[in-house]
Amino acid sequence: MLRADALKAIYDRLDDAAVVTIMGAVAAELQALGHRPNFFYLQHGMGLASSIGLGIALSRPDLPVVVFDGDGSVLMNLGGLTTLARYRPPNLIHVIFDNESLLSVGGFPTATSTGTDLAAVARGAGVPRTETPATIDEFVQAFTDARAARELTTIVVKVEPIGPAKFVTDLGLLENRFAFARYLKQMQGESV
Ligand SMILES: Cc1ncc(C[n+]2csc(CCOP(=O)(O)OP(=O)(O)O)c2C)c(N)n1
Repeated sequence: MLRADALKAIYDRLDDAAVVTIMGAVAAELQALGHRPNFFYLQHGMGLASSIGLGIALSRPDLPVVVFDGDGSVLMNLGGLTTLARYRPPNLIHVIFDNESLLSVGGFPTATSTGTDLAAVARGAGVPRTETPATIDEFVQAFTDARAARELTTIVVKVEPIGPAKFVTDLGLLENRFAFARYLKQMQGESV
């Protein structure tokens, strides 16, 4: 499965959610489908996308939150899973695209290439729902089910270690940061 295809398959279901991605390939792939004000691409803070998502989900229980993570990033902050599970926000879906590598910095293999099972790790951490879809259709179904379940869900999807040719974007980090904050405030009806 290509992550770009998986993203494309659920892109239309991201309208009403705050979406947080890690940096690099996944951010570029989502942006290539069309940037929206409700998308935030976390630059540099590897391993912390789920922590940002957790903060948004806890402070905005009315708002669905979707995090697009990577295996390397999750492995760098395994404690993030235990904290997610501890607070268990029902409005958060944590998608981990597992390409068994640090694709965005050259493709070095990660521990999932030698047997670490991130869905099992999430379960062990206490995440109440985990899914491991193997096809695009199963992924769409798992995502749809997770939206309906209203229970913290981690979806681990094995994908090919293939990304876009380049990660260059014309959306500046600070511009995205302020626009996303404005989106969150507008969604709450606050003045900006
Ligand atoms: C703390 C920290 N260390 C290293 C980096 C450099 N870095 C950026 S993306 C990346 C790889 C991310 O791997 P993964 O989460 O598996 O996503 P993929 O690139 O495979 O989509 C690395 C090492 C960083 N941004 N932050």
